[in-house]
Parts: sequence; C-alpha cells; structure tokens
Amino acid sequence: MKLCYSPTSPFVRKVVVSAKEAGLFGGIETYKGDTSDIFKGINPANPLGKVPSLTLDSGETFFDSLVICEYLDGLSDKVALLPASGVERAKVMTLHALANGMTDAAYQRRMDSSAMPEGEGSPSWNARLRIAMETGLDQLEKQVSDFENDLNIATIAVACALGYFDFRFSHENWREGRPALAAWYENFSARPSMQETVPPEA
Ligand SMILES: N[C@@H](CCC(=O)N[C@@H](CS)C(=O)NCC(=O)O)C(=O)O
Repeated sequence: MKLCYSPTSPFVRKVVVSAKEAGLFGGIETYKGDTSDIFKGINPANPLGKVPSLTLDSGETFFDSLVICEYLDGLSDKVALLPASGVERAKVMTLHALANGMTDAAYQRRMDSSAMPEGEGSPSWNARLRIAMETGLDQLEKQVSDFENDLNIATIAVACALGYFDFRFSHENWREGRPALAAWYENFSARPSMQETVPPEA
C-alpha cells in the first residue's frame, strides 16, 4: 500500500495515527505530494488534487481520509476505529464530522490568508470559518466527558484538529476557557502515534 502524504496535513495525520494505532503503519509506503503547482493540487492520484490517498498493490486508489481510515480499520483487529452500525456508529461519525469540519475550516482559513496571491483572501469568509472553529471548540468542551476514554476515528480526528490549531493558529489560544478539552488533549496527544506525527516546524 502507498500513501500520498504531506507532513503538515491534519487529514494525513489522522490516517497515519489511525494506521499506527491499528498496527498497520509498517506495511504502508509513503510518498510526498507535489507542491510545485497549487492550481493542479498536490496529488495526481486524486482528481481533487488533495492528500491523503491510499493506493493498493492492485492499483486501486482510495480517498478521502475517512474512507482510508475505514478501509484500514477493516484490515485490523487490534482496535475498532468505527462501531459496526446503529446509533453508536452514527454518534462516532457525527463527532468525526465535527472534528473534520473544524479542521477543514482551519485549513481553508490558512489557505485563504497565506497561500493565495496577495490581496485575494476574503476577510469575511475567514471570519465565518473562524466562527465554525470556535463554536466547534465550545461544543467539544461540553461533550468531552462523553468521549474522553475512547480511541476511535472521532477522537483521533479531534486530536488532529487540535494539533492543527496549535500548528497554524496557536496565537488564537483555543485552550482558553476550555479546560476539560485542554486536559483531554494533553493526555491523548501523549500517545506514541500522536508524538510520532507532530508536524515539522513551519
Ligand atoms: N476531505 C479531505 C480533505 C483533504 C485536504 O483538504 N487536503 C489538503 C491538505 S491538508 C490538500 O491536499 N490540499 C491541496 C489542494 O487542495 O490543492 C480528506 O479528508 O481527505
């Protein structure tokens, strides 16, 4: 299996943490996306141009990050990243959607303010995305006691979202006023899978 990745992508990090927790990372080869032309995107294996994607030895390619995590989960009996069905599955998927949406908002803000040509960013859209990040954080603070002991695709996604906020938006100090979430993250981010995937300095 080959994973197209970027060392700073929170979506890639979610896949790599999941693969490590599932005991599968040793069987995955990685290669970097091509960042030379932002208009083509960074990953030719995905028509959307995004990382991550996972290509099997048969040539079959999967994306996006949730699809890859679900596929890996099915290969491993070390952990259960997703409940099989029913309300429990829908709850985990919803928490994952919240964390992924917050990550996406943060990533879009970052691209809007830093990667676009000078003067092309939109302050109003950036402000809208910041609100999604903040209300998402407030929701997680309320909900953390429901998931604090879980290791699954949702808690991995929450940790990768918070790690990305630290990486790109540390000046906005998401921990302020959210002590329960901060304490949970402190504990979760000590896991070897998280420590081994900390993004490099920008
Ligand atoms: N929904 C996708 C999001 C992936 C994504 O946005 N990846 C970013 C890196 S963090 C990317 O490849 N951006 C390059 C581009 O859009 O050109 C997933 O979960 O895999």
